[in-house]
Amino acid sequence: MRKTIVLYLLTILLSAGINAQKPVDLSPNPKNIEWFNKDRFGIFVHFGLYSILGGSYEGTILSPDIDTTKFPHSRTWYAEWIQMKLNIPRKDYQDLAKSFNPVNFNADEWIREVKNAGAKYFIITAKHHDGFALWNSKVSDFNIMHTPFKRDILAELVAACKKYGIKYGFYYSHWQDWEDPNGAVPYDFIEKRSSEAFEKYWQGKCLPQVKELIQKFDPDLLWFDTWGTEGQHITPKRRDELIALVRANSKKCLINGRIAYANPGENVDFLEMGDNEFPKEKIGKAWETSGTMQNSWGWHAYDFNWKPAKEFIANLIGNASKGGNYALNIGPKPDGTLPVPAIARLREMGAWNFANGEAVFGASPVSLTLSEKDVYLTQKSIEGINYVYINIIKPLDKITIPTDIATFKDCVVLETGMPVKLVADGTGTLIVFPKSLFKDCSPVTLKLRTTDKL
Ligand code: FHN
Repeated sequence: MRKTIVLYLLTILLSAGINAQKPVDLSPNPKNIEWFNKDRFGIFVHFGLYSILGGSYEGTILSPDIDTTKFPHSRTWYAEWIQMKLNIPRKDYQDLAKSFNPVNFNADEWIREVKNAGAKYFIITAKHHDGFALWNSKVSDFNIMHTPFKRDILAELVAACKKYGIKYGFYYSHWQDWEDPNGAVPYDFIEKRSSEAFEKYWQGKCLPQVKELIQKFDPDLLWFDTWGTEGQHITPKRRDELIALVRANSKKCLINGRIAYANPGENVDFLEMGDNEFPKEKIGKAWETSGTMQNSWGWHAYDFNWKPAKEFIANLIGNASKGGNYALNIGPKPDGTLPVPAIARLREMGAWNFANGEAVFGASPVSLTLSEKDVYLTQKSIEGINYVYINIIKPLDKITIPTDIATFKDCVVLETGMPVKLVADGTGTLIVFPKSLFKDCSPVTLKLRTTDKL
């Protein structure tokens, strides 16, 4: 009788939530975002089974010029979408795991290039929409250990990032999963998922894998991915459940806004722009643009549109001038090497950052606006002295800063330390550039010592 009463009381206490776990605080810790706001530049990598196909399948090349009578939703370069876009049967696509063997993959070489480019953080697709995991996942067998390669790529990369002092994070496709029979697929007409079905994937694969990634690798950030209105599946409840899982398992891990693109709420650490989207204005929260080197994210052997490094440098400075970051993507080749044009561009960025990175890393926006296009301002204080940096992307004859000349103590070309003359011009300050300054046509940065923060 006494035992029954004790059990009864215990049941009441439990149902009243007295023994329940303390609710997790979803809000971001402002200290955690500090490195991100200083570090500005990351390298993103899209690598997976799709890399084997390199943007073509059975003679059809994925591109905006595709025959839409055959492939109605396929006007894209995105090679990592090839399974959906070229209607590759699920089994055939998944069989690619049997030939995934990037024998020339070398984590040390990859991260050395990242470091030399001047990037401070690294993000890789731990799992993209195809559902394939690049680590030794105990949650799903659709992973790298079930390929001829049998090496945990993430573990090797994490070790290299630690060696080179690079922060690291993982892209995880939490909404789309084309392997799990209940994960979301892009086109409802292919396979409609009920909320109950999606919940099975959510509880059975998504949440356990995210937890596994955190517990195994202790990432600095998680990069979730949704777009548009993300359908009915990523509800505010599921978004918050995922945020709670991350917060409960990591004290440091940042969460990006694409966890729910249309409705990220207050609890993400930073906002994510659209692909290759560079905002014109400052944004009142930490943010990032992820962008491609070609059109595609994953390796695409027929996407010849390699953008010049100069464009990436401009993107980096432009974002920094508005308080934002830039994650520049590479799609490694199926043998595990970084494409040569990608390395060449990384090295060009590295050269620019070596000479001018002072104007980007740890720098913040300036409240002044200039009338010239393609000129970006940043500022920082070094040992108590304020500096403003004028980053000029395209050659100019002169520039007028709408600020009294008394604000500026001196001006030099950042790269060389060579002096540049400032001239009073009404209420502003005029700089006339020596013609040869823009000779090599890369962005030029001027460093002005100022009396105050601008
Ligand atoms: O569908 C993905 C795409 O493949 C790629 O991963 C990009 C990266 O920002 N995100 C999605 C599209 O916005």
